[in-house]
Amino acid sequence: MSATQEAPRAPENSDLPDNYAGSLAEKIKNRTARVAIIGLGYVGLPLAVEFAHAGFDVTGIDLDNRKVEALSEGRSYIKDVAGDAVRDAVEAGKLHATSDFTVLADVDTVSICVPTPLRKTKDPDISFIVAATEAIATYGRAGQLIVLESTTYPGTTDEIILPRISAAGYEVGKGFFLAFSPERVDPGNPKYQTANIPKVIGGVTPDCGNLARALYSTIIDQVIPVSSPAAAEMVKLLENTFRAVNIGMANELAMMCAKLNIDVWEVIDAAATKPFGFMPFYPGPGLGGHCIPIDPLYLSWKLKTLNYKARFIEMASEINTDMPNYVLDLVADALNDHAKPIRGSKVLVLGATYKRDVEDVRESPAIDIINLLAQKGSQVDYHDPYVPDLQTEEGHTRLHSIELSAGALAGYDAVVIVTDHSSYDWEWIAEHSQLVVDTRNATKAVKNRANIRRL
Ligand code: SAJ
Repeated sequence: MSATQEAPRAPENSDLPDNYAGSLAEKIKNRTARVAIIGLGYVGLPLAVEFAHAGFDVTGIDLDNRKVEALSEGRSYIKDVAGDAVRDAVEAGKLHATSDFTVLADVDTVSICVPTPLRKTKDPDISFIVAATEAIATYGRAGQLIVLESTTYPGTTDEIILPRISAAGYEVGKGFFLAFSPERVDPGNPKYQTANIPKVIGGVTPDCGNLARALYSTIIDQVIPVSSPAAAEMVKLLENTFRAVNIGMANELAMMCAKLNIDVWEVIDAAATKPFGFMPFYPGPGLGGHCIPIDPLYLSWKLKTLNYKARFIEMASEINTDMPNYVLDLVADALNDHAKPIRGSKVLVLGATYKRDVEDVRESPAIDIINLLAQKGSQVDYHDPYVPDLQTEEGHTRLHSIELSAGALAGYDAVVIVTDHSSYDWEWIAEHSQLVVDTRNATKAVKNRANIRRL
């Protein structure tokens, strides 16, 4: 906003016609409500396209001009969002993209889908939520419905968004409507997309919840009301903490089985035959991705401010974070059994992404494992069909994915399977490798496993 340009005056609530919630509900029902999405990433873009296809006039706002440009040209940059779905919405005049927040003055609903990373100190970074909220408080207007979707600690909606919008002169439930609804986008999931993933919604007031549910019900089959934004924030954190803690338990189970000389993979597969009361989780090289390693720490951080130690979360995080070191020890032992020190050994890491068949390397344990091996003096290379080159440490040289061949494999003292992409031929890899350290049980079907060491 230029120095001369005054922020628009926040109209008094009295500016609103009576029962404004009803008229907004009517505009949602007849699809004349103008929808805004702040943040056009893997959560915001699918949402924007779905609302546009449902008939709304949608404005996507993102600070990344490349995204804005791509959308304005009718191109998708998210694998799960088809290019023609974007093109059709743009050509129908239903989807507009901009980096100019002043458009918030002309919309009826705003969904906030911005990142919620961790700071270097492992504390929550809600600066993107605050920036989006400030923009709404500055450029928005009375009567808008605001829905926060970004995963965050319980209390964010009530403690961070509510006071900032109220301070702009609006009364919640009358001058504006506010709810939290966790995103549940599962990138690459062929079965679950926006429409068939139930959406939990918690409003600050009943009208807030009703309006948010009315809006999302236009694009999602099942909308699940809960009593408050904090409950909805907690639902999401339970979902992902459940995974992090159970993965941590699977990782500790692997360590215990190794001590007992028991095959952990056999044990888990057999336990998974229990038709009720059990859900298998598997050990691995560590916890990657931008959700599971991070979301639980938002919860434990919040509880710390209330002088409560979230023990399961902290213990699971400790175990999961330590897995790359455990893998390093496994590699060192395996090389040692071949009378080879790590120092000077040539090691190939197979798979750099955080889980199979994705392109994402965020928080990938492969990066930790590569760094640890290099720090111990081994000559480390990697291969990943989805990752042509990899930044392993801040500002350090980039590694490049090697050409995978029988000869290349044979040239490594050890091959470490970190990400079990479906495209790998495990039989062929085991056949041409001197030694394989398998952290994913990827080689379970390989017949001759003499040269294979598993987690
Ligand atoms: N992992 C294990 N053992 C397991 C499962 C996962 O080591 O048994 C590792 C993975 O390799 C990865 C990390 O944990 O490094 C996270 O894996 P994930 O399967 O939880 O996948 P994410 O991070 O893509 O989680 C997303 C989440 N989706 C949303 O937050 C909307 C999560 O809630 C989903 O349950 C998950 O996808 C999913 O099931 O695909």
